[in-house]
This record gives sequence, structure tokens and C-alpha cells, in this order.
Amino acid sequence: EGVGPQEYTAIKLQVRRWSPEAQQVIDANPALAGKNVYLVAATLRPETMYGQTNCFVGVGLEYGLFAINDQDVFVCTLRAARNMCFQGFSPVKGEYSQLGAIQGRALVGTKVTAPLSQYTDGVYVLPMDNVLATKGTGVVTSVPSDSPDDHMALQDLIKKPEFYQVQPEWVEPFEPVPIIDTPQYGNMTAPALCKQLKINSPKDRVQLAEAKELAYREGFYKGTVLVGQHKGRSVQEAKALIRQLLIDANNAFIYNE
Ligand code: A2H
Repeated sequence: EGVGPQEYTAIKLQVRRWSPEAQQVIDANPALAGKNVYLVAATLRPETMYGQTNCFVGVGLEYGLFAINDQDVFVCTLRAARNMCFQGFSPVKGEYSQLGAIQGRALVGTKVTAPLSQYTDGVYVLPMDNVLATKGTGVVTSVPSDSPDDHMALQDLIKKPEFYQVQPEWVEPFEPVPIIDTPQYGNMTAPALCKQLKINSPKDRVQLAEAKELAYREGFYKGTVLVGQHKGRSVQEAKALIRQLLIDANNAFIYNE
């Protein structure tokens, strides 16, 4: 990690309804009036976007609101906005345009549209402890069927909603969706692996690293897509096709760092 360039797919999750705390920040800032605002999540697995159930932010992180053009505003870390402004995502190349800032904590409870997700009425922004400020955009879209980190973070939120200051109805109704079938772990790769490796908490970092590696390999080399217009294709084939479908719909773009 952190060595050499990394190519991500950046997914645009449009804000449908701010949390009350975020709404106050937005209302106080005239530069944001009438804009389309997106939380931008960096992923290595665009083919899993059918299984999005929520979006994660770090509650201790600060997020910027960056103008991309006259209409669109991205929510991400300053670090990501600096990178993006050299990749065509700012009004002036090489310069970012920051309109405001908002704390991760305030974003929790915001409802966003997750492209391709089966939850078409939107999904919620939730807290995750392991979101790094030094990677991607600081926003992680969550696919608990196929990501052990996402699955364990959600299990912890279900166990301790008060501790995390989340409403159970932001979490519980959004069950993992079967989207990829694998010979070894079936259609719920991440939950199956976490169970097999006896992972009990998002703090079991060593076992989670192993689960991630196994899930990634099994999914990529042996997985079959179960949903969408590339249903029946191998993940190896479908990955680039699904990414292109997201890009063509203007729901995603390539982001390098
Ligand atoms: B992946 P790499 Cl289904 N902090 O997307 C922590 N994790 C982050 C992050 C950050 N700032 N930014 C991105 N990520 C996550 C999907 C997925 C991902 C699946 C399975 C595995 C998986 C849905 N979440 O990642 O260190 C994002 O989660 C396993 C590594 O740059 C992103 O892809 O390799 C991945 O980590 C990027 O991690």
C-alpha cells in the first residue's frame, strides 16, 4: 500500500437529504445554494456497486466541499481534491476551488443515491473507524456482501447503535445483497469468510487483512456476476464493463493517486 500509483473508480453518490447537522452547514453557505452535491467514494471493485447498502465516512475527518464546475460540488478530503484538480475535476486545471468544509460526524445520517444499488430510494452515510484520510477520497462506499471490512463495520453498528450515534433504521433494513457467486463462499463471500475466520470485530485487523485478500482473489478469479446487464459473466470480464457503464452514465470517473 502507498507504493506506486493506484487507479480507483470514483463513484458519485448524490445527496438526496442532508442530516439536520449537515443541513445547517449547507444553509449557512450561499455558495452551495442550488448545487448538485455528491459524496465521492473511491473503490477498487466497481463490479460490486450493485450491492451498495450504505456509505462510510470517518467521524474524525474533515471533508471539503469542492466546486467541480458551475453545477457540481464534490465532498471529499482536501488531499483528494488536490489530486483531482490535476485530473480534470476543478474549474481551473491545477487549482481546487473549495466552497466550504464539513466534519465527518455531521455527514452521518445523510441520505445519498448509490448508483446501481438495489436500494433505489437511497442509502445512509454511516461512521466507520477505519477510514484513512491518506487513501482515496476519505469516503468509502459499502458492499457488505463482498467486503469483509464493510460487513464487520456494519455488524458493529447493529450491535452498538447508541455508541456510534446511528439510528437502527439507517442500518438494519439495508441487508447485504447477493451480487457475486463464488465456488468457495457462495453469494455472501464476506460474511462467509468472516465467519470461517472467526472474526468478531472490526478491530481484528490481522484476520480482516487475510479475509480481504481471500475475498478479493476468490471474487476476482472465480466469481460470477448475479445481477444487472452483465449477469452471468465472470467478474474478470464484467469488471471493466460495469465500470464503463457507470462512467457512461456520468455516475463515476477514473481517479488516480
Ligand atoms: B473497496 P487500497 Cl466489495 N480508508 O470498495 C479505508 N478504506 C478505503 C478508503 C479509505 N480512505 N478508501 C477506499 N477504501 C476501501 C469496495 C470493496 C473494496 C469491496 C471489497 C474489497 C475492497 C466496497 N467497499 O477493498 O488500500 C475501498 O473498498 C479491499 C482492499 O487502495 C477500496 O475498494 O487497496 C479499497 O479500500 C482501496 O484499498
